[in-house]
Order: sequence, then C-alpha cells, then structure tokens
Amino acid sequence: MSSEIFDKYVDEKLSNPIEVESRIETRKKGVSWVRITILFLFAIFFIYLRRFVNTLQELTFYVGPDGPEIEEQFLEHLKTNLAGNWSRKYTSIPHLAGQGKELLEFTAEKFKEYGLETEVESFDIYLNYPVDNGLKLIKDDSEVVYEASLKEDELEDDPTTIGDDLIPTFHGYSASGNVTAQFVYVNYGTKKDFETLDKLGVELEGKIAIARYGGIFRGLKVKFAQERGCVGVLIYSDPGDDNFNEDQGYKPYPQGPSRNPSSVQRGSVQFLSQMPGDPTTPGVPSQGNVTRVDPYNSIPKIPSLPVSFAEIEPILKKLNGHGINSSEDISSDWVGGLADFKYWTGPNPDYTINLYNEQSYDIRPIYNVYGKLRGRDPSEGYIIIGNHRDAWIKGGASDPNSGSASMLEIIRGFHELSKTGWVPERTIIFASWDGEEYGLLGSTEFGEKYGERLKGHCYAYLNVDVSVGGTGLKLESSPSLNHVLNTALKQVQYPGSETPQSLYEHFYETPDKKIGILGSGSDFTVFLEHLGIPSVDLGFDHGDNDPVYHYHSNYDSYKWMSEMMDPGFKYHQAVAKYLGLVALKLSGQKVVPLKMAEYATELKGYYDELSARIPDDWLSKKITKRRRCHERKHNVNETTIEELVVLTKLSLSDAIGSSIKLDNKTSYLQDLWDNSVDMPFWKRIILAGWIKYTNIRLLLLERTFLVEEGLKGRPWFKHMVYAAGRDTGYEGFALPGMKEALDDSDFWELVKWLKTIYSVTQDLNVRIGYEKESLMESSFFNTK
Ligand SMILES: *[C@@H]1O[C@H](CO)[C@@H](O)[C@H](O)[C@H]1NC(C)=O
Ligand SMILES: *[C@@H]1O[C@H](CO)[C@@H](O)[C@H](O)[C@H]1NC(C)=O
Ligand SMILES: *[C@@H]1O[C@H](CO)[C@@H](O)[C@H](O)[C@H]1NC(C)=O
Ligand SMILES: *[C@@H]1O[C@H](CO)[C@@H](O)[C@H](O)[C@H]1NC(C)=O
Ligand SMILES: *[C@@H]1O[C@H](CO)[C@@H](O)[C@H](O)[C@H]1NC(C)=O
Ligand SMILES: CC(=O)N[C@H]1CO[C@H](CO)[C@@H](O)[C@@H]1O
Repeated sequence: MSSEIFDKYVDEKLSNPIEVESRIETRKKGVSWVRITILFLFAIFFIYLRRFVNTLQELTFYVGPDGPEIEEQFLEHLKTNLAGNWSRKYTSIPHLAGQGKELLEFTAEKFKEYGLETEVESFDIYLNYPVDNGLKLIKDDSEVVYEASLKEDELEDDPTTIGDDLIPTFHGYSASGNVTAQFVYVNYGTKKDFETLDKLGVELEGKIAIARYGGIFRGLKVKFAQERGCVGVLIYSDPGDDNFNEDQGYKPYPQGPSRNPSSVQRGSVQFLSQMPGDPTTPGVPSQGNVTRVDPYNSIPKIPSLPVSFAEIEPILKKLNGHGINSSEDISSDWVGGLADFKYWTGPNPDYTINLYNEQSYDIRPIYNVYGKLRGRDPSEGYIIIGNHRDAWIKGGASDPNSGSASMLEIIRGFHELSKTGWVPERTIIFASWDGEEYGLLGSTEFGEKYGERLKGHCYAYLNVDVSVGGTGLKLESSPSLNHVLNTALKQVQYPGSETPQSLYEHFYETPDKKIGILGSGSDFTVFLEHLGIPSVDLGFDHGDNDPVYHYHSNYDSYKWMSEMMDPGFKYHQAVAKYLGLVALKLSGQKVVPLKMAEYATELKGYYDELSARIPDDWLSKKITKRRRCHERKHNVNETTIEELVVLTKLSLSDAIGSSIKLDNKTSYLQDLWDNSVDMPFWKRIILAGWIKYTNIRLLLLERTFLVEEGLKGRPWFKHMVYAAGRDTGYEGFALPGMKEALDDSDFWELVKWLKTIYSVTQDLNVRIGYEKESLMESSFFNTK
C-alpha cells in the first residue's frame, strides 16, 4: 500500500517537468544537444530521487516480520543444536594466541557460509611462547631431593590429554629466569595476605613465594610478590578450594567429579588491572611500526610457574614447623586441603627451590575474525557480539570454545532468519578475538584502533567467553542493559530444571539476586572501561554441585564437556538462544532498548555507600584547591566536602527522576512506532526522525562517564563508574577512583574524585533531561 502511494507521488511529480520540457523542445527544433543534456540531467535527478524515496520508504515503511515473530522463528531454528559439532571442532587442535590457523580459517569460513561479510585482521603483539622449565627441591644447597615433572598426566580415556602437540604448563607474560631460593607460603597472595606476612615479620625479600590460585587475578599475586622483593613465584591449585574432593570419597577426573591431582592451571600473569592489551603499546594499536615502550609497567620481571597440587605438596610439606603456624596464628582462611602440608608459612633454612623458566619473547601476529550482518539502516549504529577463540590448551571446551560454539549457533540462527528475507534494523558485528588469554589482546587492540568510531556508533558490546563452565547463570552488565537482559531471561527455558523453569526464575531463585557489575578478565574490558560502551558478560558458571572445572588445564576437554558437564550441549544452546534474543532486541527495535533509570539508581546507591565512608573530620573541610576540571562549567569552589556530597546526592536524585521520564518516553516512542501503520506517511517520517534523535542520545549516554585522565596510576581505565579492581583484577568495583582514595585515606585524591563525580553527574542530568518535549506531549502523533 505504502509503496503505491510513493509510486504515484513520484510519477506525478516527475512526469510533469518532462512533459513541459518536451513541449519547449518541440518549439526549438534543431538544438538537440541541449535537449539531450537536459533529459540526461533529469534522468539522473529522477534516479536519485527514486533512490532517495526508496531508502526513506525502506526505513520508515518496512513491513517485514516484526520483533516477536522473528524472535519466535529464531528460537524455532535453534531447536536444531549443532553446538556439540562446533565444540568438537574447536577442541581438536592447539590454539594458543597466534596459533591454530586451521581454527582461524574454520571460523572465517563458517562466518562466510552463514552470510556474514567476513574479514580477518592481524595485530603484532609482544608475547611469549614457552621453551623450557624446571622445578627442583634442594636440601642443604646441594642435594636435589625432588624434581617436579610440570606435566599433566595423559589419560587413556581422554584423547585431548595425549599427544606431542600439547601446550606446556607456563604463564603468559612471565619472565624468563633461573633462580634458587628459600620459599614461603603466601596463601592466595592477595594484598591483604602479603600485609599479614609483613606484620608477622615473615621475610620475603629474596624468597620464592608459593601462592594458591583463587581470590584475585594471578598476575596480581606475582605483582605483589615482586613488590616485596621475591625472586620467583609458584602458583598451585589447592584441592581445599574445590567443591568435590577425594577426601570426601569423590574420585578425580576422569572417574569422578573431583580434581585430577596432576591438573595445572596455565594463565596470564599480566598486571591486568594496570592495563590490558599489548604491554608495549599502551592505548594505541599494535600494528606496523608503532612506537613500543618498556613493557614492565604491566608485566612481571620475575619468573613464575603454575604447578599441580600433587607436585607442590612434597615441596610445601618441608615448611611444616617453620615460620608461622597459619591455622593457629593467622586464620583458618590460610588453610587449604593438602593432606601432608600443615600450612606453615616457612621459610625452612634447610631447603631451597630451583625455579627455571625459559620463555621466548617476540613480536608475533594474532588474528581477529570479524563478521558483519548488515542492518537495514546504514545511518544507524551497530552492536557487537564477541567471543575469544584462543585457549591455553588443545581443548578449551569450556574456556573459551563453549562460547565459540554458542556464538556460531547464534550466527546459524540469524542466517536461517535471513533466508526468509529478514534484515535487522541495525548492523550486528560478530568478533572472534585472538589473544584474550594473554591479556585481552585482540579486543583491546581493536578497541584502541577503532576507538573513535566505536564511541560514535556502537550501542552495546555483548561478550560470551565461557558459555558453559557450570550450571549457574552468571550475568554482569552495565545497568542500562538490565532491562533488555531481564526481558529476554523470561523467554528462554533453564536446561537444568526438570519442571519447566525460565532462565529468569533460575537466575532470581536466590533472594536479593542482582545482575552483577563488570570487573575484568574478558574482552568486554576495552569496550566498557576504556570506551564507555554498555557491555554485558554472561555464561553458565561453576556452581557447588557441578563437577570440578579444570580451568586452563588439559582436562578442559571435549570429553569432560560432552560427558560430564553438558551432555547434549543444552546449556550451550540456552546461551545461544538467550544471547541471540538480546541481540535481536538491541538490533531490531526501532528505539534502542537502553534504559537509564536503573543506572541512575545504582549510581546513587554506590555513591551513598562510599560517601558514608568519608571520615567525619573530613566532612567539614573546605575544598580550597583550585578547580581541576576547568573545562567543565560547574562551580564547586569554596564549599565543604559535606556540601559537595549533599549537592551530588541531590543531583543524582534528579538523575533518577529524569531517567524514569526518559525511559518512559523511549517506551512511548516505541509504542507509537509499533502502532504507526495508519499514521500519515509524513508524520511517520517525522516520528522516524525523532526516534533517530533519541537513539543518538541513548547511544552517547554511557560516554558521559568517561574521564579523560583516567584512574590514578592507570590512565588506560577511563570509566568513572566501573573498572577492574586495582588489587583484584577480575572483580570490579563501582566508582573506583573514589573508592581507592578512601581505601588509601588520600584526602586530595578524594576531593578530586568528589568534584569529578559531581560535574559528571551534572553533565548526565543535562544529557538525560528531555527539554524539547512539547511535540511529544501534544497530540501531534495521534492518528485517531
Ligand atoms: C553434527 O554431528 C553429528 C554427530 O556427530 C553428525 O551426525 C552431524 O552430521 C553433524 N552435523 C553437521 C552439520 O556437522
Ligand atoms: C640454573 O642455574 C643453576 C645454578 O644456579 C645451574 O646449575 C643450572 O644449570 C641452570 N639451569 C639451566 C637450565 O640453565
Ligand atoms: C613507519 O614509520 C614511517 C615513519 O615513521 C612511516 O612513514 C611509515 O608509514 C610507517 N609504516 C607503517 C607500515 O606504518
Ligand atoms: C598448628 O595449629 C593447629 C591449629 O591450632 C594445631 O592443631 C597444631 O598442633 C599446630 N601445630 C604445631 C606444630 O604446633
Ligand atoms: C509515563 O508516560 C505516561 C504517558 O505518556 C504517563 O501516563 C505516565 O504517568 C508516565 N509514567 C511515569 C512514571 O512518568
Ligand atoms: C560556594 C561558593 O563559595 N561558591 C562560589 C564559587 O565561585 C563563584 C564565582 O566564581 C561564586 O559566585 C560562588 O559563590
């Protein structure tokens, strides 16, 4: 119908001038070149007008299958489940960062086969591959009494654990070295653990620290040890941290659910909370002849090795009776599950360790694959869905290739939709990142290269790293995405329940459950924390009843996944359905479904909580220093801290109020659009323009939180509200600048952040506020 109106319109408008022109021509016979030129120009004009009208029509009068219908079709297509096929493929050859060419090609081919415009991009990264290692226990500086193999057992039952092509146990970005020294047990090696040892007078200078995995990102354990003057670090997986244990009668993998004693957790020891990405190119893409800097701001100078609990026990038990009896004099939190080690700190002067670690460092290529599903409206922004491809091991059935399998299923589902003529409103880009494991390399370099473009066009980044490492759904996101995440939760069934249960019911089973906040440890980091793009990270996480997940070990294999963790690959498919629906909503709804009320409420909550921690005697202090943010208009001079806090809280309350209004307006606009079929076409075009304006505002809202100078001592992190924890790495904290100032009792740093938060809040209010709403409030768009 609409197309007819336009054809008629175009015909009327265009036939007349040509007629007039030809009448003139009949009078002036002989000057045919003028006539030809004029006709030619009109033809061009006609073609362009036609094209313009077509585009306008396409954008405003698209009458393909709409949202709910498409979502249903998508879920229908995903009743076929090929996740197991993809899993088998991705776990068949080693694919350390920069390696596994066959899987790179497989990914690119699948993207193409499923209709994506596919591209491979490489970056040149400074990184290490393992050469050799050794670990010896030495008595009286002479006699080697024990030597660790530093290898995981080959299991006959599990082909992924056997072969010449297995990846050695090592740490990404660890330093080469050959050190011999006494050793000390440092528990999890957290900041607090090291402070405890300092207080108790346990000497760490010149020692090798032995830490168990857990609590914080492993690279920070090495960082803290290095800062204490340690010469090397060993990190092992303590069975006391597992939910199933041989002590309790559970057999180890592959016979049962507890940890295989020889399992080793590889992993990166980059100082993740300092900066991800290539350590030699902070903030800029590692391509061509980029200028490189000294990497040791974000990677260690001392060697480290990962060890199994079977191989650390003979070493640790030599500490019994030496140093501090931690269970007695520190806390039971220091005691793990080793039978022969009684968790003394050491050192034992009779024993030393020789730790030998040889790494080959070079500038090496890594390869991202991008696949674009082009949206209907080229002037609209896009969303990105990403998963990393590289793994520490040949398998990686869980990390990361459960996510790779889920993502391919989404792509397959969208391809099936495309076959019936469906095109999303806005573009969806799929990314298969390389080098995540070493330090979020592929995604970070991508973000650093295309930062400005991404800030101007990317509505959201959806990350799926491990889609199945257990059976409990984990959801962490920018609060602006909570609304769309919650809506989609209700549409997918939880695969782990015998009676029908939605993901929503599963996720909110525990009272007071909330969608979490993002820290770091996966590829969303650059998008959210460097570029201010709303992000989400999700997947089924390890829970108390799930078999021990052999993280970064050879036993994270296809066999473990297909037989113990996810037989039938139902959890893989649930993630594909869920994330696919979220992507369909974000890319398909005319008004981008980003909602601000929850964000503003959360923000006020964080601020209330932190400001309550400001010491009383600081509150009445005047802020006399000159204003820092001279580029910002808002004046907060000469006031007391307390006044500033009150002002900020008022401003945040305002933000909540106006966010509720904004969210209401965006829902209203979407409603109008959904019911605009009978609207006169010119009104509909105005409405489309209005929606476009609204979308641009929504696109830019999260960018308000970017602070150019970044966090203290780590300028790469520019998001005021969320960042990787300085001392934790994985775990994120809200308002990190303010929190760290309070943690450090740093008055002027706190003042700086209070001012920054105040002025950002003011900006936020300006951006959220909907001043020009008269047109909206009027009955302009009423069709009846
Ligand atoms: C998926 O795997 C199953 C079982 O191995 C096989 O029968 C089927 O042909 C595979 N399908 C595709 C599309 O690879
Ligand atoms: C490591 O150093 C020790 C001496 O401290 C030496 O005996 C040993 O050969 C060295 N190991 C390697 C592999 O170079
Ligand atoms: C390398 O640097 C030179 C000058 O610094 C520049 O002209 C050239 O384009 C650069 N090459 C690449 C590949 O970036
Ligand atoms: C260490 O402390 C534990 C817990 O108090 C105690 O049972 C154990 O006997 C202590 N070990 C020694 C050698 O004193
Ligand atoms: C949302 O908008 C509708 C109509 O536009 C209005 O009736 C309602 O009160 C608004 N709700 C809020 C919370 O502002
Ligand atoms: C609270 C306060 O003293 N504010 C002052 C900040 O500075 C401006 C002029 O720049 C004054 O007008 C305000 O009174």
